[in-house]
Amino acid sequence: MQQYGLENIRNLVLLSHCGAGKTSLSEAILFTTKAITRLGKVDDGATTSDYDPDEVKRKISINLAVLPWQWKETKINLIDTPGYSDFVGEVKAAIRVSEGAIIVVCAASGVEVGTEQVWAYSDEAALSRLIFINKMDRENADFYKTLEQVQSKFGSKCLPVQLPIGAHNSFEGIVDLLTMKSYIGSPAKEGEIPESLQAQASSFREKLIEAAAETDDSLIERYLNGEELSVEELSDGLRQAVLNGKVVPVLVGSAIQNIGVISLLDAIHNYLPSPKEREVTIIGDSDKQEMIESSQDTPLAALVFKTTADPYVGKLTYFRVYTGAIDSNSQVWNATRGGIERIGQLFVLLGKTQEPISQLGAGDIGAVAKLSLTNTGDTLCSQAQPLKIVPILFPAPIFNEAVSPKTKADLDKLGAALTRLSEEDPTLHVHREADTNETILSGIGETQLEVAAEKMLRKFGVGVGLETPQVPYKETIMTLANAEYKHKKQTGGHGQYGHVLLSLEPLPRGSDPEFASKVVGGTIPRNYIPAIEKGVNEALHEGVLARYPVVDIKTTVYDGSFHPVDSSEICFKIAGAGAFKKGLSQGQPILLEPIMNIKVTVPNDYTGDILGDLNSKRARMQGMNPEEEANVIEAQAPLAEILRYAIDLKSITQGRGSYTVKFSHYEEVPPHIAQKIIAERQAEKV
Ligand SMILES: Nc1nc2c(ncn2[C@@H]2O[C@H](COP(=O)(O)OP(=O)(O)OP(=O)(O)O)[C@@H](O)[C@H]2O)c(=O)[nH]1
Ligand SMILES: [Mg+2]
Repeated sequence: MQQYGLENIRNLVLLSHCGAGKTSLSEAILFTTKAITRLGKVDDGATTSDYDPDEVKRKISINLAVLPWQWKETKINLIDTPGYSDFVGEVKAAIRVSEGAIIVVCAASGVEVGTEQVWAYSDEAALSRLIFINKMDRENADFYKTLEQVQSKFGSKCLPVQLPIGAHNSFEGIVDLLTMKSYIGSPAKEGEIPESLQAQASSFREKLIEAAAETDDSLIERYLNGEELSVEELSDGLRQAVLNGKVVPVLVGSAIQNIGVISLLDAIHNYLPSPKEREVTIIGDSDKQEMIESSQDTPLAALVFKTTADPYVGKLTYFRVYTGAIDSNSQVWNATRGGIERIGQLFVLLGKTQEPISQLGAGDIGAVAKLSLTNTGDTLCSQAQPLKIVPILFPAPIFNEAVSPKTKADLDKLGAALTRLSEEDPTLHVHREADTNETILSGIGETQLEVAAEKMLRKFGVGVGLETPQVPYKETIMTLANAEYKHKKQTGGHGQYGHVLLSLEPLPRGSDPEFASKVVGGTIPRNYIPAIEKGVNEALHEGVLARYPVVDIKTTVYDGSFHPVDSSEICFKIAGAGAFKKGLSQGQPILLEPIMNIKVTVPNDYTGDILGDLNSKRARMQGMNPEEEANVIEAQAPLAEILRYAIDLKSITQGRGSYTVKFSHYEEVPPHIAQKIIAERQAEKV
């Protein structure tokens, strides 16, 4: 494969609500540009992009896929992304290494939740974009209604550069408003605009010319003087308007019927920015962010945006080069980790196909296998002139499941498999919950974690089950209690003797356990005090109500007695633990539960439903801040009630809500609920 100049590269991300047809469109593009010779279908599990067995099985995209092709003299790295919101991490990574976006909208469903979400992400990343209204062949497809929705949500800057000819099963092709020609069928045949569409085409063209001319004073003057502008002039003007974010061209077609695709390719080529037109943000001196230009003549800087475990080559690292070039069989500096990384054979990818390449230059995207210290988000550069590109910001996990290995062999391999999983998907986090002794896998949603569990079995041979995690309840006492315990055994010969009086005093929530001795006059010899403390500390592991750890108590040993021969450390340890347990029972023991700070962002329409639901979840409102069209609700809720909140929120808001959650403090469980928990724990024991 040849090397490309910066201006002859486009890095583009395909974005949409799930199922709008991104993968089908990418397949049609690859077929049209002859990158592939067979046009595969998502429904047959035969596309270049969705090759992963999880994707084939579910008929949805799960991983981003880099799909390079060439159009005219330009190389285009198209990145297909999943639309399902659980896989937002892939979307964020793909957006980060792209200069432009194609937002696909289904002509029958119109603007959906996911469309608005990816639009917001594109705004955040300031991506230049095109809109492709897809599925014109479908029943209920309505171009003009969809266009209206697009313009009302995203602004009148979304201007059609094409109009559809026909709809549903009589959808035939498109009218190009620049050339004022029609393109019918697949492969497209150029012709005149049908009579019936001429007036409409002229009126839409007017708006387009105005917007294109406005980017250039001389153009606008000529336009106002009634001069005819050439197609090239219009196209150049439009390009400027797209780069400035003043116009978002709207295209139309059918991915399945491969209609409108050639015009889309021209639009990508003509209007979307090259790497030359976008700067990259680096972390400069004293951690200040700075912008640098993409350039081929400066030393290497490349950003790693994805890591996968490939069944054939092992760990595969995807990167985007911003400056300089990277060579096969070389050494680079990983500025993020501060170490040398050996680069083996470089590849360019086309779905699962890997084509070896000797060098990749600035602006381009490629992959390399078996890197040892590099992770997603790292910068690879030259050791002589190191720099760090700002890493990709992934959303924090909000949904947890406890992972339980199916067999002993699975247990042994679990840790390594989980580490590799979270390497592959930076929105997956793993931690051990000491209180409940569970391994917790956290992510964005239920489907993502199910896919992760399947992947563990398929890729790493580890069978696991997923369950809702246990709540780490704790126990404490409400009142001061004194307790006495005598451990005494006289079974002939050497006996056992330890005798302890303790006072247990409740401490404020979140205190560290305290232990003190007020023994005077040697009623217990000093060397036995640490043994008593040990006994108390062990007894702290299991409370008397439901065997949960005990917290927020100060224990003071104030009296006792000993036997000169029979007493030993172990006897005092047993006596300490015994007295502590008795003290717990006498101090009005209660159950404590974790209370979380939860911050829910929902569109105004859903505020009432969300408040009602939170109320039923024993939440306490802390505040509500209206943002543009949304409300940010802050509340405190017991963890036990919001373990599956990601699922509830999705169903209440049809996916329009988002939330963050953070531990706040422990609080007493209301008595009627505590009774149930205690009864369940007791039943568990038998
Ligand atoms: N009628 C019709 N169906 C289409 C068209 N494009 C895609 N589809 C169908 O829509 C469904 C979803 O298509 P995909 O290409 O997987 O959509 P996607 O946007 O990649 O979906 P995710 O990656 O899961 O978000 C499949 O059943 C496709 O066959 C189209 O132009 N016309
Ligand atoms: Mg897809």
